[in-house]
Amino acid sequence: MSHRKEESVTSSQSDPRRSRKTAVRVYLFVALIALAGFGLSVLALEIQSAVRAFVAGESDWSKSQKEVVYWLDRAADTGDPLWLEQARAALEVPLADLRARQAMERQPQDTDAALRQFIAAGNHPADAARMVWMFRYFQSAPHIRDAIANWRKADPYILRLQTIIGEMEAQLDSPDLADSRRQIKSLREEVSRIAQELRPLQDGFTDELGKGSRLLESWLQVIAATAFGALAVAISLLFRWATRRIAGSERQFRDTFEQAAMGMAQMRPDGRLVAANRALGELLGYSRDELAGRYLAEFLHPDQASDSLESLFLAGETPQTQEFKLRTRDDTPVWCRFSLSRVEDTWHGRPHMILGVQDITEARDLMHNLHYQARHDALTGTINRYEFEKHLAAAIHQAHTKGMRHALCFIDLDQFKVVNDTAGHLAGDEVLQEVTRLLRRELRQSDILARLGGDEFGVILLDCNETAAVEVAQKLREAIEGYVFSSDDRQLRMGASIGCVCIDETMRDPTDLLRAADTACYMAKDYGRNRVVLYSPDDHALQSRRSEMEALAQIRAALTSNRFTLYAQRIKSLAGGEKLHCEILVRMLDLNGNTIPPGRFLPAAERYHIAPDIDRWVVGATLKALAEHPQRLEQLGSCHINLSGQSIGREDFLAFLELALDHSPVDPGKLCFEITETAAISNLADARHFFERLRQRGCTFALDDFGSGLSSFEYLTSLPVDFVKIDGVFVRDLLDNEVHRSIVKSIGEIDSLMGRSTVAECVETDAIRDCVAELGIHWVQGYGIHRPCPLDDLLFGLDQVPEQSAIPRPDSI
Ligand SMILES: Nc1nc2c(ncn2[C@@H]2O[C@H](COP(=O)(O)OP(=O)(O)OP(=O)(O)O)[C@@H](O)[C@H]2O)c(=O)[nH]1
Ligand SMILES: [Mg+2]
Repeated sequence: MSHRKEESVTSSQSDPRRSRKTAVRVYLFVALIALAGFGLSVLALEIQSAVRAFVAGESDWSKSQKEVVYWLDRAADTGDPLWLEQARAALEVPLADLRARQAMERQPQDTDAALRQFIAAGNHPADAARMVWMFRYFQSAPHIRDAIANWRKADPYILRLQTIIGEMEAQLDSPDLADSRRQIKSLREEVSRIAQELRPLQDGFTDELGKGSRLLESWLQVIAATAFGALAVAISLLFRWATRRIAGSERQFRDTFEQAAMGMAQMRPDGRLVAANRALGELLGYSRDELAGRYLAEFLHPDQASDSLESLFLAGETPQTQEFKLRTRDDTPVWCRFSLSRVEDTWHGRPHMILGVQDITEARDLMHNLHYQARHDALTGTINRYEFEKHLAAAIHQAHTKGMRHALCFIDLDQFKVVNDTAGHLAGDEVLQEVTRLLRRELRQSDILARLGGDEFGVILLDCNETAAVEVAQKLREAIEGYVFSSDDRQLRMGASIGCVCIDETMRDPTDLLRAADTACYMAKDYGRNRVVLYSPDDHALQSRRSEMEALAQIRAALTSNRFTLYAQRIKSLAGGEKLHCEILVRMLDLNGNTIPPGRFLPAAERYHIAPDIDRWVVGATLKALAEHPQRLEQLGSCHINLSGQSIGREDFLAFLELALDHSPVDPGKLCFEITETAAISNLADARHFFERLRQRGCTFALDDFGSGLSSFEYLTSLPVDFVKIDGVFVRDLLDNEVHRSIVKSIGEIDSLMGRSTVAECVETDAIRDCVAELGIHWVQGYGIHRPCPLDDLLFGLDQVPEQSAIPRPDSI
């Protein structure tokens, strides 16, 4: 392997864009000066051509003028006027030149006329154009000005020659031969004199024209020499500037390269390092000299295939970034991010690679840790719910695509709160860790265990049918049951309730599956804890638990989006009276606005402890509706509001009620809170406290569904209520059931002794109503009296119109 070192960090690293810009500027400047030089040369040529044209023109002028003299002489000698026509034709040339000059001297200049006259004077059209151009721009130039002055001085002579031709023509026609001969002689003498006097003017014209053109040329030479001198100076300045700039860029790059905190190397396209900076040397544990000449692939960790570098080397214009594991001199693995860019050597056009090497070992470790934490439970080290759901999804997919059978176990420790409460949270943590170990011990390597949260665990038993799943779940349960946790002198036995579900093609998604397993686990708790229940979709108990859970989700959504509404049912006094008495009934609305009867959601609300939330809504909405009908408030005798047993036991609910009463215009004396007998008896102390607090504000209370709890009449006397509502079970069949008749009668008698009012519920026919009246009960409620209607209708009095009489109605409210 050649370790030959090459010239490192060359001009190829100067910014190619800047260098290109500089070069473009230099080329532009040179082109400009060259253009100026070319322009000056063309100008000089034009001047020379124009001078040549004038000299030729002057020659024609002079020849023609001499011809005029000659033809006048011939005419005088021969007396033949034909020669005068020749003289006249010859004179046309100086005359046309004269007219051309006069056109140029006019203000404004008439260049077209001048051009025409110069052509008429026998000049070539191209020469005529140059003469016009020269006259136009150089008529005031030294010497040219003097040449023109000479030309101007010749004008009277030329014009005189024109008149002489006319005079001579007249003399030739004269009958007086002697006098005409004398006159012609004198004219010949004048023509000769004119010819002599024109000669110095012609010479002066030519002479001055020559001088002028030479002067102009020397000016042009000076200008050209100055321009080329300036060009030379500018080029040398530009060259110096450009080289300095390039050197500056090189120095800047070299400094950056040397001092960069990041590892950098200059590399040939085949992967051989030409130069490396100090940071790269330190990263890999080699000196910079040792690195130069070696191939990058030599530093790859053995885990990495050397051909993995190839795609990196295909770097085009855009830099390539890839991560590689390298090994240092002492074989330590380091993860590095390579950034490779291809650069062209500005002057030599050779391709180079610049490699940036960044140590990302720490960042990768951190990422790895974060990734691990995001997928694992910190306390037990098992995977977490998020990761578990991914495994569940995969298991469902296998069940759908390959027909495989897996099973899910949902484990919830029994009475785990007791561990926390008696031995503390840390002890609780220890138990969770130990339970994890126990579960792991019982499971196969392929099974997937996760802590799903709190004291809940999930296990996916891969490739396992129902029977095997229940057996494994029993083993897991026994393992936990066998675990005794000792803390101080206490010993706590553990237990677990486990719900098992078969993962087959009927399961749609992990949520479905977990819900089913949770349901089965809940049933295991319900059946007495520390047992295993296999989920079966046909099991009635499991189904009702499931529909309760669905109802729970619906209730939560309805609470959030305010999807409840109030109905009311009148309670009538058989003794008469104008006042309005009614019981408020809550209904839930589904997403389509259909009403859902309370029987379909209140049990779930009770079971999942969200009944107080519904009670709050009912109290708030009732007070608001009553406040909106102040005229009806006066007629209102009592408005009964049902409360769940859970609400009356909560201090925060009581505080809410008191605050609501404080802020409402409704007289608390018109509000009667109804609590079922069962709820009141199972929370006797809470119920008493509740009644006492609200009685101070004037509220009244009713014991609802009395008789259904089969509690003794003892309670009837001990609870401070104002109304007792006899459960409908005793009322519906009053006419045929003598026992029920005597129960109703006894309740009525006790109440009247204690000064309470008794209400018979579920009075569905006129006959029952009459029977109830006979038994001494004066308050009635039921479909036979009034059918529940929206509270607003009742408050507006709209319910009066279709006044319901005894229409039997079998379904309860
Ligand atoms: N020590 C500890 N306790 C936790 C942790 N997470 C939740 N818990 C507690 O675990 C208990 C779980 O209670 P539940 O399963 O609802 O009740 P339980 O007492 O086990 O009763 P059942 O399950 O109904 O038999 C709660 O008291 C939580 O405070 C934790 O990380 N460490
Ligand atoms: Mg538990």
